[in-house]
Amino acid sequence: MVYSIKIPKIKKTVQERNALGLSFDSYRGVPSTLCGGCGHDAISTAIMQACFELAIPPHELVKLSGIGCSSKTPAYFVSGAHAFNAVHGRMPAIATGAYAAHPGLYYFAVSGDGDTANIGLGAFIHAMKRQIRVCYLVENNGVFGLTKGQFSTTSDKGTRDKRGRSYAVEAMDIVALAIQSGASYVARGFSANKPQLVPLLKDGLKHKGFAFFDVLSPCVSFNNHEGTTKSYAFVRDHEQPLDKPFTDKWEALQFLQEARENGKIVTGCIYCDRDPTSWHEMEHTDERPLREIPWSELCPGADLLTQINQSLR
Ligand SMILES: Cc1ncc(C[n+]2csc(CCOP(=O)(O)OP(=O)(O)O)c2C)c(N)n1
Ligand code: SF4
Ligand SMILES: [Mg+2]
Repeated sequence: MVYSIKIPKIKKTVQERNALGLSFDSYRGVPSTLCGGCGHDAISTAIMQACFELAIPPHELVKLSGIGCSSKTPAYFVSGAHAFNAVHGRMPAIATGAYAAHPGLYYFAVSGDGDTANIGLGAFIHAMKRQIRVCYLVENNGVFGLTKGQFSTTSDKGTRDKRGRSYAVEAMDIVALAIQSGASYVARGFSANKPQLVPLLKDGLKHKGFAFFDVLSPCVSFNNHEGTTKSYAFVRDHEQPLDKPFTDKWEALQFLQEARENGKIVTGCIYCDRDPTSWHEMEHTDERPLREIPWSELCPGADLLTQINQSLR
């Protein structure tokens, strides 16, 4: 008896290519080890999409992060990029140093609400104040996810943890803080709203100064229950999208305050100054990458050093 086996047809899908001829796969990282459904994974996908659509050469991208579930995520996008995983809360200092040494690259920093607004608050504010050119994204879930769900400073007063305990302190609004501290592009997003998030990230990646993103990113293991203001359901029910950013800081802050009083969470680009003065302009520093400045220019030589030292005596 002769059996005939029907060979299934293999459908070849042609992958879309960007202006560099790269497919989306070129912007992937290693597989995620986060909990299934964690908001952070959706943000990684949005970052890959934004980099793919902008045709950013992977080797011109620098990924930076601190410590936390959120700070693990740079491993999950654009494997071909440079990366630095700093100690808890100190990533803004590393970002500042990297930008000072090479202003011509794309810098994408990912942090958590704990990493940025608890332990790293001081370093974060100074990086904004200096107007370094970086896309700085906080994956905001209102808890320390990695250490099993303690409240962070972005948790709202009265919000409840899984055991029903209430947070007694007023929340820190990191969007208002960023506007006050000098960030020139300030946006809030929601991990479950990719159609809004991808264009915002593309805009931020093209921005010439500090672009800050507060992205609400529910922690399904420790902060997605009834009674918390950082769950998928709560954010979905209270989101108020804004279609045009403010160009006046104080109007933006007033709008945020009013929205907060009305129980609304404003998303979209909230404040934007399209022409900020970068740190290199402020300090009149050499914009050439440090590695391209010849030694003869970097070292003034023994005679000039002696003269300088004598002038200081
Ligand atoms: C100096 C120091 N203090 C405390 C810790 C413990 N720790 C690790 S991650 C973390 C908080 C992370 O929270 P967040 O930045 O919000 O990230 P998430 O895990 O929620 O994404 C803490 C307190 C640490 N690693 N180092
Ligand atoms: S513990 Fe929370 S923040 Fe961490 S991976 Fe799981 S869901 Fe995400
Ligand atoms: Mg967190």
